Amino acid sequence: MNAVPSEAALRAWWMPFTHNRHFKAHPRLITAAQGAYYTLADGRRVFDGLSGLWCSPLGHSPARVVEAVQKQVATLDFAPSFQMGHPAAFTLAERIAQLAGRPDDKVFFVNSGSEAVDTALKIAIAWHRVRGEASRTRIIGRERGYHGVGMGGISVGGILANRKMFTPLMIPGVDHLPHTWNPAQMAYSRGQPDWGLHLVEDLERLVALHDASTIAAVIVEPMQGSTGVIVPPKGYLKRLREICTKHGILLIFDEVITGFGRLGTPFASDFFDVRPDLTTFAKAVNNATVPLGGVIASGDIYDAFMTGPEHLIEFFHGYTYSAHPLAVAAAHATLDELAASGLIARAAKLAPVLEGAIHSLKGEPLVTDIRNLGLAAAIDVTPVPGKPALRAFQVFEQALARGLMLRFTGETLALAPPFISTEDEVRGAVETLRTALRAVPV
Ligand code: PXG
Repeated sequence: MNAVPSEAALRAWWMPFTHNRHFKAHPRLITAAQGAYYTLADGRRVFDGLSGLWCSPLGHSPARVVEAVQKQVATLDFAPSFQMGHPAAFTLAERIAQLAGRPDDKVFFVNSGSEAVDTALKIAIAWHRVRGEASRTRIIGRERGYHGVGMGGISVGGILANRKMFTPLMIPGVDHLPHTWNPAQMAYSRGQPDWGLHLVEDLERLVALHDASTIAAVIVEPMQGSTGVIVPPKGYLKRLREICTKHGILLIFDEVITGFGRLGTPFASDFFDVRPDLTTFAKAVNNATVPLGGVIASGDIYDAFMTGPEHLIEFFHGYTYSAHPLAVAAAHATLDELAASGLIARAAKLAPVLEGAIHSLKGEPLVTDIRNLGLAAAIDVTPVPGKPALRAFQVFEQALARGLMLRFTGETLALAPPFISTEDEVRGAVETLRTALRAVPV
């Protein structure tokens, strides 16, 4: 099974978010993973500098999770969640609401971040409707936001390439806040930039333009992950909360990347001390062992739906695999392990180590900006003239050749090591990145 696939096999998989032709000419194959390391098809071990795709903070195949999933598949491999339920799904919902510090909140399970986002948008629009404010249909997203690839997610997202091919599929009535990254004002900021709080006032402009009575929700990533660790200016999210509350607009935090410890707190809402109405999560909830995502909704939102005849469905939404028993078992074991090994606190302790290390790259060849928050960091590199997005890929290749896997996208390289990493591994990853930067032919 682990032999290099034939050319025909390589051609057969239309790979996601991948330059397929180049990849298939130069395949990069992973055959195993353990702890913070992948094994490649040529036998080399590489450090997993992005915790999978931001999703495996415990490292790979942690014993507790492996055991829980093995046991689960032999006991209850699948159970329908429509009009039936399995006990562990309820206790997981209870645990997640408690971890979020909102024990009265409710959790709706889905299978991915994209589904979580589309579900949250549906809840927001439906909630206004069931309360008699059906005119509130607009959603406000943010430039450079990434909210997955569903029709809702690409509409509220702010990434050109994810939108331009799909114009007719955009949900109507969406508008966007400006993004907050301005290198002239904030390059090389450590943590939250001092500049940029005023940008949030754009929401007042959008309210003046569209009227609050047409706006259902604002959705933002508390820290924009995919587009390169764009950290909110000081005070921004608190002010966003105030403006939303003032106008009766729901605030949705997309915590698909930040949820379950990436900032050194259970959720980004804890880090920023801002309480959203809806929170999306996925990825780290079960260390990505089995696809799982969800939406945490405030008790008030849930209660508003609980009207009408009791034998009728209140919210027409759900997936065959919502609360899949294997995914749920993996999540319980992940939460057990996060707690037992104090891994969120460990992420918090590693954060300043990463910050110190990554900012030491200032002045290295090609580097134009460095950003960080929690156990996440990104650098920007000078583009190859006329060839956008090539430079970061060159750095990625040099790093991979030296035993470090990181993430490249546009002109950005991101680092988000597993919480189980040692301080030396975090510093070592940055040193590998330094040698990779120096090795790129300019
Ligand atoms: N919201 C946010 C904030 C995300 O980061 C999604 C939704 C969609 O999740 P799914 O599970 O549908 O992929 C994401 C996903 C990267 C990278 O390298 C980021 C994501 C996925 C893959 C790569 O930055 N984020």
